[in-house]
Amino acid sequence: MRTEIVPVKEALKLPQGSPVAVRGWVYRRRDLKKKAFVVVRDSTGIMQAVFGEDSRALSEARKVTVESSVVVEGIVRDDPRAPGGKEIVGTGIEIIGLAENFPIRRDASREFLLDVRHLAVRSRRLTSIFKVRDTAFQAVHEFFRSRGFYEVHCPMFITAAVEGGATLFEVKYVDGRKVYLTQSSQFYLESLIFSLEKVYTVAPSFRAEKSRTRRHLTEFWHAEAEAAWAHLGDMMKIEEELIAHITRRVLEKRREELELLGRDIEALKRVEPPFPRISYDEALSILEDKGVHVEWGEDLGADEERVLTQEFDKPFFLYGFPEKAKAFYHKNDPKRPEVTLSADLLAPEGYGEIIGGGERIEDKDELIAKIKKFGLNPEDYQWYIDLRRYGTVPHAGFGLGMDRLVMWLTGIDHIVDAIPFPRTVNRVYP
Ligand code: NSS
Repeated sequence: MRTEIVPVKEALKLPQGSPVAVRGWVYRRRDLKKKAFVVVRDSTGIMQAVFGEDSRALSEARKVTVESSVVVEGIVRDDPRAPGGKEIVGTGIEIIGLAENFPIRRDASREFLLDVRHLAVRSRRLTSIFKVRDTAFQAVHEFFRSRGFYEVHCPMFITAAVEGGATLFEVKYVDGRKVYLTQSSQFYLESLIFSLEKVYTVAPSFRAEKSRTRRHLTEFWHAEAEAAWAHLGDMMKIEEELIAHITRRVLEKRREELELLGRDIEALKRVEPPFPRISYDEALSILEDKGVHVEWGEDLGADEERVLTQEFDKPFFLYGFPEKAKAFYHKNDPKRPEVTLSADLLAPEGYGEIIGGGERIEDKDELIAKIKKFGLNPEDYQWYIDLRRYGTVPHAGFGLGMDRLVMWLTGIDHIVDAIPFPRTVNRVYP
């Protein structure tokens, strides 16, 4: 082949008559009596090539199967019927890897697609979602760095629960000791604010979630931040600015993908601060009006959250959760000790919680008392308590579930498609 190979996206911009070569995988092939169409897919898009009777490559084009890897050469021609409005009048096609019969059919079930996820990740739908995901992760780093947060890295092997014992993954360590996979990097971030003051990390968190829901993974990506001297209100401001920044970036860079996914773009354009803030008590009364009764003190589940999201057309905060609905490290409100200085951020359109966070207990005795009150053993939290012994400061932080964020940004109905290789209660393969 003599022509320079260009990405499909570039090829689609070339004027009629230009010599062109593209490479990728066969997306579709259609055979007619006197010609063959081969649609080629690469990471940037799809483009059709047509091989006619006068092309010596026609017989070669008839050999290619779906998902074969190929290099196609020819001349660009405008054709409004072709995807992207242009096609390649093929003069040559080189088969690099002839594909066996591809197992994925149009009518494949969700379960089957997950069984062959290593192949299903090639779909245009998943490719579009993963591009949105890439942009979202990049935007998280951009945002925190522009705000003076240091990126840090925390361990995945830990010795005590952050978010409750029920979802801990136990691991046998090298010396036979019992350790766990981290549920959140929060405690390590807290220890680093005493030097770096503002820190963040983007890392996996693990939860042995036994329930099968549309929004739970056993291994998820967690963007967490912590800041010294910060109070709940400061953190909520950072959270809304972070979400607005990510959404703007996705709208800027991934419009094409959002459209391919059928996402309601107008809904994303509304994601501008300030986000509404409602208290837990207000939420209960909204729910009560809608015929949903929640006992004061209980946490809200996905069903209750879904009802609440109908009241808002952009993300909103729910603050002031009762003590017993939140993990032990949450600081109680000095003005109203039965509630915590905590806030969740809920995504609209039925999605629900994407962020959990709040102010931490900074007083040593208060922390020890609350650990005991929650039936936990202060022995297990020695180093965490230590942080309150040496120059304690008020501080706050939060955790953003990146897979849930991507789920909402892309408008998909199940979290498994927000990540290339989802891990759920019944799936660890491929
Ligand atoms: O349990 S959280 O609400 N809060 C924490 O882990 C804090 N320790 C974070 C912090 O303050 N540094 O989880 C935070 C978010 C939650 O809002 C979800 O968006 C996401 O993490 N999350 C999950 N995503 C997917 N699957 C599962 N199982 C899951 N659990 C939490």
